[in-house]
Amino acid sequence: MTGLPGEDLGTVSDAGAVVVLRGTAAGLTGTGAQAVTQNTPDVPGSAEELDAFGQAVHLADANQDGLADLAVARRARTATPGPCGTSGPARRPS
Ligand SMILES: [Ca+2]
Ligand SMILES: [Ca+2]
Repeated sequence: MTGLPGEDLGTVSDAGAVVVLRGTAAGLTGTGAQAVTQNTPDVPGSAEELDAFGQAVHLADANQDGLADLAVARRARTATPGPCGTSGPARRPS
């Protein structure tokens, strides 16, 4: 898993993204890799210039279902804190 806060999404500069690569016994593979941005369905907010989504990323089992959950942080564009999701990507809405 890696954050790409400087990733451009089309014409939206530095919107940011997170890429999740699957691990195998032989190492990482691009097979089944997933990219998540603020334009991904069910992710609050929308990709905007300088969002830097993915500036900090963390995996933890937030809802204790035995599967890792992805938490994504970014520098604040607004001062409105929001709740983190209990599964799947969790982040602050814009
Ligand atoms: Ca945004
Ligand atoms: Ca979980």
